[in-house]
Amino acid sequence: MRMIKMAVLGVAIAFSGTTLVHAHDHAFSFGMPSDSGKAARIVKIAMLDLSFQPASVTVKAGETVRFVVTNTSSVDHDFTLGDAKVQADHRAEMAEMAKMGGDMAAMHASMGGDDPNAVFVKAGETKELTWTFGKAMHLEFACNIPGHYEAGMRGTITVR
Ligand SMILES: [Cu+2]
Repeated sequence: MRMIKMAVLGVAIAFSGTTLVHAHDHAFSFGMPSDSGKAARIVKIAMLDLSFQPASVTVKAGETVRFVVTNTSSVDHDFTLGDAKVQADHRAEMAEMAKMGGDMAAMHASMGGDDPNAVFVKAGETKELTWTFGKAMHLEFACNIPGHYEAGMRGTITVR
């Protein structure tokens, strides 16, 4: 048991370096994180086995939206806001984590938690993400746990 804990800790330390760089590097082309109190609108999203409900959301440019994301399935999921490149990058990060083995939720937590544009939602839990959108564009929300996006666990956000 002790050995396993040490191994997980090792992974956490290995990742913390990249996470710090990553965190400081964040400037989003599609808006910014905001406080829930500034949101005039709540959008509820349910995470099902390998999909989101609803799978499309329309927002106004400049609008602040409080996403309340409930995982009603029996496995953990991720909710990441972003354009196609952000999603692909996050998918690559998660694939790296998965390759190192271990419990993804624990590793995620040990990495310092979520990116500002993402929440990791364990089975049965609810998390929130408040975001102020920028100019009109097409975005995605996606679960980037290996295999989930590919299986259709993604949605579209139209900023108009
Ligand atoms: Cu998922």
